[in-house]
Amino acid sequence: MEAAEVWGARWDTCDNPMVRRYMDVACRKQTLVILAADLRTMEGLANLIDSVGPHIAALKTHVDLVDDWTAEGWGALCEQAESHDLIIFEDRKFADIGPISRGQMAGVYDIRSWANVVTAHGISGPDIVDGLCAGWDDVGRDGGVLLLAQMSSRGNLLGLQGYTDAMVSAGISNTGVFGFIGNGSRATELAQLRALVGDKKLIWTPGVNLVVGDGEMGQRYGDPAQAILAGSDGIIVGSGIYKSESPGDAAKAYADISWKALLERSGV
Ligand code: S5P
Repeated sequence: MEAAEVWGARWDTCDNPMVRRYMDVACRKQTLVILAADLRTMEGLANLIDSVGPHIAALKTHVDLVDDWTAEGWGALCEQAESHDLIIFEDRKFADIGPISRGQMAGVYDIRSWANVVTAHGISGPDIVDGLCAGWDDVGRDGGVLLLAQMSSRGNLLGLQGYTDAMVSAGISNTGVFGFIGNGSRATELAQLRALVGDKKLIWTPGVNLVVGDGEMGQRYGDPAQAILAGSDGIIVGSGIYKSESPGDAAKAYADISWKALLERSGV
């Protein structure tokens, strides 16, 4: 299947360099699943990547969640992810001013050297995107920023009137922006976000699970196929996969659902 065909207008219109790479990987592997690998040991992560690698398009990490982290071990884990043809996505949710965000791309974790995509809140203003891109530039690499335009957790303040619109206006023309995080747990909210964003940026959505409803500590879940039909380009799934008895089978099930929904949306 040609990527241009399944992704429609977004294939030509999206302007961040990392987007086509994601779209290609998703087509090659027939999956729109981004694994939220929220495990706390390096060994657990390595085993999980090997069991789900063929069924996911991107690996989302929280590098500061890992108890036994070492730079060397992390380098090996990233190589393992790359051998599975995965986009590496550090969900750091940066939020500071531009120059500090640039510095935070370095530091102990040196995120700029291994992540292809990172998340950021735009609460401090639009220059955070330039700060993060300068971080990649410092090591001669390219990347993309996902701005949080909505969140899946109940009571989050991004739902206050005007926030989502302001976030989209601030990020839509910046080529450093890979896309926006939308709320996968509410398809109607997501459809509104897609209407604001148009075809210039991707939308990735957490808060999706085959079991819909309220999750732990304020997390909320919606249906993965509904999210894609409402305009999501990637479903972020964590516990739905890694807590399952067979993470490989669960990842494959989410992959099949996501791919089928994309084909339905594109009318291919
Ligand atoms: O609004 C959000 C944004 C993000 S990036 N809600 C979220 O849950 N996330 C992330 O998605 C969160 O940090 C976690 O890694 C993942 C959801 O995991 P799950 O186990 O609930 O599927």
